[in-house]
Amino acid sequence: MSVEVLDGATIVSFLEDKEAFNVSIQNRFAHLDSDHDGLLSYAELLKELQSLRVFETHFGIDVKTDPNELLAHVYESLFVQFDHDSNGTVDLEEFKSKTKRMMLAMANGMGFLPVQMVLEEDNFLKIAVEHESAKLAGAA
Ligand SMILES: [Ca+2]
Ligand SMILES: [Ca+2]
Repeated sequence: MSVEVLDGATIVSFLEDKEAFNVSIQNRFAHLDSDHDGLLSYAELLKELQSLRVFETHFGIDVKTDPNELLAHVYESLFVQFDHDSNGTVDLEEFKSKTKRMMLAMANGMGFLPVQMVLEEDNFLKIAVEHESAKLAGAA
């Protein structure tokens, strides 16, 4: 884990770099798909949802009250949002389009004010930050 400062523009620029974004989505998907059937079950996707701590604040939930029960509801409703065709599993396209929409929503919420966040390795926001610094380094 590390503390990173990011703003909406960092996320948008990562999303606009389709190649970088697609590669990180594919890597993340393959990592989560522990039985390698090309689909994410609820249990497999749960690992990803749990790593997205930002949801705890995103949904305005006071995690101190009853974290497990409340978060289980949040995760279930999120899974339904990922599973666009409601067939009980999330495929790569569903994973990609929902992740993209979530990150865009996050970027819009942040606007131009940089936000400090604690990010785990492999988190998409962390990858976005690294993408931005690599780009800046390349431009210098
Ligand atoms: Ca699977
Ligand atoms: Ca599906």
